[in-house]
Amino acid sequence: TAKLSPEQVLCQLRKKLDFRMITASDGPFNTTEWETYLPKKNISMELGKLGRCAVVSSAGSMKQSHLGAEIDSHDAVLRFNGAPTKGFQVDVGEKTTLRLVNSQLITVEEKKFITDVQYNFGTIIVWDPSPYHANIDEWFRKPDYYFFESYKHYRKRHPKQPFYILNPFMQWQLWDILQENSPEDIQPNPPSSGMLGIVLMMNFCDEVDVYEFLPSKRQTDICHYYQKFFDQACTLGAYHPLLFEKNMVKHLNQGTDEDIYNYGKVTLPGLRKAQC
Ligand code: NCC
Repeated sequence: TAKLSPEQVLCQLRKKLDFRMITASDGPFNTTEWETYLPKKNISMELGKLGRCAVVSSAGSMKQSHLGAEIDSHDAVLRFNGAPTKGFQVDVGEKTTLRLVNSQLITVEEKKFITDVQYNFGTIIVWDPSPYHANIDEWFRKPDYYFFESYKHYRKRHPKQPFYILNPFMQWQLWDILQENSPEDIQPNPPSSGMLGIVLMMNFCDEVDVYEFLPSKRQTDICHYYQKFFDQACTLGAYHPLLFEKNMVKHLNQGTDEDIYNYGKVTLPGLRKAQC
């Protein structure tokens, strides 16, 4: 199959991805109880139209990058899971506009999630690996992690902080696009938080700079910039189709190879700009 051009892939992302968050009108969430927990404001209204955005991967190669000031110069910054800023400002910055967390983090590490003040900034979005193209009812009955109780606990303690649940369709719509643009069969597991966050920001922003998703000259087997833990799979993937995600992001890059080498930096256009 002929490789689609970057413009064609952007159109696929724009046309095929459902960027909606769960609302109280979505099937099983249609109860008076859920209505009190789910944010009433549409996330696009909450965030407004964003200009230049930064996505900060949690990779070990963020260490010694000195990218903090550049990252903070963006209008909005997205971080993942438990990635801290405190103590790492010089390399990763301190602004957090959005945090994308997986359902495992908020369930297995619930106590930390509820009490650690680092989660109290900006807007949070949680996602859960759903069965392939499951509908909302199927997913609600059989989520990968039963994160709904920790979501409610957090919402009770921080009712004013915007905290959304990503619809379960988007991950598989994105997976389909990854598969269609990959020369081999990819593993039938959902994309990483990193890839989901990148396309979310492409939806909200005019332009997205992604840091250390494509590794720079600082590439390392240290999994995270904030932990002493070595594992090659963190960068290349085992469960998530990370390698294929990274190939697609490379294909869409509008920046230079020097920026990748020096800063692990990739520049992607917002989907609003896509000419379909
Ligand atoms: O490690 P994790 O991801 O939180 O990293 C966030 C995103 O950064 C990109 N990344 C990370 C490390 C690295 N060396 N290179 C990278 O490119 C990836 O895009 C990654 O998605 C996840 O995707 O949600 C993941 O979450 C962790 C873990 O659940 C959370 O950190 C919470 O503790 C998973 N690790 C384990 O389950 C052990 C990881 O597989 C995926």
